[in-house]
Amino acid sequence: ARRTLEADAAQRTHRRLTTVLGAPPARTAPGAAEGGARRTVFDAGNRRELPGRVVRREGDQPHQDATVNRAHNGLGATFDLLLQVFGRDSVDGNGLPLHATVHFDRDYGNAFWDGEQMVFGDGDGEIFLDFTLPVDVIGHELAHGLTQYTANYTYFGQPGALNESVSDVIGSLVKQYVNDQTAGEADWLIGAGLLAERVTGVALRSMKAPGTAYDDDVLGKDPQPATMDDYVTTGRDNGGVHINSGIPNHAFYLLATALGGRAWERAGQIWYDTLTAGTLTVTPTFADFARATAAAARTRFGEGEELESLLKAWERVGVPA
Ligand code: ASN
Ligand code: ZN
Repeated sequence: ARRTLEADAAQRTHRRLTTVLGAPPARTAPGAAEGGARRTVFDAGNRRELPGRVVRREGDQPHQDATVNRAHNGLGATFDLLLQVFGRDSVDGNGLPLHATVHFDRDYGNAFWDGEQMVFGDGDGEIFLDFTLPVDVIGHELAHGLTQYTANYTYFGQPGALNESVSDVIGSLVKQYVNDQTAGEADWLIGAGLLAERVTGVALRSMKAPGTAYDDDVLGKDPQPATMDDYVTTGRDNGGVHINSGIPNHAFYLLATALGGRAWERAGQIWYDTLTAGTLTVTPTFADFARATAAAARTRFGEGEELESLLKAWERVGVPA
């Protein structure tokens, strides 16, 4: 298994280099498409109709609107991570064209995947700024598409928190990948730079220290737990999907930083393998997911430091693996 992995890694490096040098993208897997990303950005013109007017297609020159270009580039960064690191051709594994609408609604303080495309609000400038600003938020939303096409965890309770957590993990990996950061160099924040100046906080969430991203009159305090001791039982937020995601988020952070190096190469690969293994139902508990990550680690890396660090990470957040 080891040798195969090294060969995989060498191939990935080769793909990165050829991409940098402008050669056509290498074939990544039998059946993988030759082409790159097929992105379209739409402008909703501050109305709520989707998708809105086409403003930038693949191959077009940059637009005069920076929001359009950030959406385009964020789609590209996520597409690149999936293809170059995981050998996956777009979110569906079959070259799905990527669509994003910007300037959705007026002062809209969110971004989402609607089952077919990504949608970004401008924020109101008081609490939130433009949701295309953090590349990890773009990666997060697109990862909801990836999850929909793969594990499809039901968006409620623990499966929902796993769905959210996978989006944070992929979003964070996209940011680390475009910045070429190691796990030790990464900030592990989701949505840094999104909060307006008057909000007391650094980001939407912290995978390194869940519960510490903000503490503010308007937003309240970051409600995320880092371990099962602080697990939140609530009916709000689809049973706390954006709250308890702090627990698997923190497990990923602990694994990635224990292993060191680039988080997408080992920790990220284990999470991706788990997401795409097809061995879980659509309603896994945290413990089901943790056991599946252990199986994925064993399959890809054998009984080594990856598995050992992984079991330690889950233990530290109080989830049995
Ligand atoms: N931005 C949020 C998310 O992607 C939207 C939602 O609540 N689904 O999680
Ligand atoms: Zn989400």
